Amino acid sequence: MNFETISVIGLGYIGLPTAAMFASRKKKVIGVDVNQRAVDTINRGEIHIVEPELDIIVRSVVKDGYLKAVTVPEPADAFLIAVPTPFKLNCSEIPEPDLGYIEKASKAIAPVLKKGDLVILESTSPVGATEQLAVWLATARPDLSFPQQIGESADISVAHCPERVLPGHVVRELVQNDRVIGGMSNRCSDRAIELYKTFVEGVCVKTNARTAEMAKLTENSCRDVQIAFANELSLICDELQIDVWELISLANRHPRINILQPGPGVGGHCIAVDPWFIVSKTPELSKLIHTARTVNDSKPNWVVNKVKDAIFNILQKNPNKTSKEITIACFGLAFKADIDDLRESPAMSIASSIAKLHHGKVLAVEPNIKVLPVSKKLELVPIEKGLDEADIVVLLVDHKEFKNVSPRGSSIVIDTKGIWSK
Ligand code: SAJ
Repeated sequence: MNFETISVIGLGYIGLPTAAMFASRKKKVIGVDVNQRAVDTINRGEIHIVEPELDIIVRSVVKDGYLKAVTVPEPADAFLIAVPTPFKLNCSEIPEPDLGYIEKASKAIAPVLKKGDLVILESTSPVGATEQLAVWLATARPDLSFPQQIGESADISVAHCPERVLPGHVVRELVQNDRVIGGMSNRCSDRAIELYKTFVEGVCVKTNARTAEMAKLTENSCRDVQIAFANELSLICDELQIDVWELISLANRHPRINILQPGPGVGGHCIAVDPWFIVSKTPELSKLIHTARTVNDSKPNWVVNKVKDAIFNILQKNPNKTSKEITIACFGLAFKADIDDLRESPAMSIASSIAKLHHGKVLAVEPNIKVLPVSKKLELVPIEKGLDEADIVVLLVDHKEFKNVSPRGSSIVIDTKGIWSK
């Protein structure tokens, strides 16, 4: 069956580029989002997120009539759900996944589903979420049959196909990356593969829904565990007065060793979240994954304590000075290098904590933004001013702009990314 009309539910960092990709292959695409401003922006041919090259594609597909955005779902042949799956903090120390957005999306598309439609869950999800989605759809539409009821011959096909693209490289990775496609039946997988083949040049690998869910969680948990190893090394090396960056580069000369880089903590919307989806499901069996999360989550606090020690040292050496006279500059606020995204950023949380605890000036140097989003007790300044005025320089993100400058000899340097260490 041909997919003439494709609907993408959730027009964020994954949904909008995916919708634009289908539309660029001359498919009629209906994007759905609850955010009226995002819908209006897209219908003007503009974008509400930062992603290189995406603006050009969206402008062209909207102008040519292949992509439109709406707030209420309309009939289509395939529905891709790309809504957030955050976690909710409850009384236990293990955060639980929140499937509320998926449930809302399933209830929104149910009324327009028709026999022969394909529904794909793209959102990163805990194991079992695709089956749960199919249950929500079946409950809302008892007149249609679903794979969990009659398998291959169901009216509606349901599959999980997790997104795996790297922010900042989404347009290229959407086309080139391999896709893991897990249908609730063999036919569901085959139909989903047929759909993605519209624009995917990578291999579409077939599996079942649960394995596809776990594959995505495994990828991000693997990275989290590896970063935790690097972060733990950084604490050990600090205690033993060893340069962790030199140590890692030496160890990485071994042909089978590839240690990642320590930093101020792990940020973003995926790697710091997805491991919890495994831990909350199988807490007794996920001890390593749980510990890695704890190690990475505790790193920002360790950095803040380093800053407190530096303030203490300056005051001890200069008894006539007060903490009000000490200026601290935080270099980098984004959640990783060379992007402008401050959400879920350990750098931002460290800078805010310093601003809260310190009585003197706290400067922020972030070349990728023009204004600070919220009024924190932080002053956004250019690189040179940060270097010139700071008694304590805290390097939090390895932006390319910081690699060609060096801190003044008179300041104390806390370099969490190792670009100035030597
Ligand atoms: N980080 C380190 N040390 C490193 C590498 C990264 O501290 O050696 C930190 C970064 O500074 C950042 C965090 O980890 O704070 C995450 O950055 P990232 O570049 O590792 O990953 P994300 O969150 O931008 O994107 C990840 C990708 N997953 C993997 O590489 C396994 C991407 O492919 C996924 O599609 C994305 O998560 C997602 O949406 O799940």
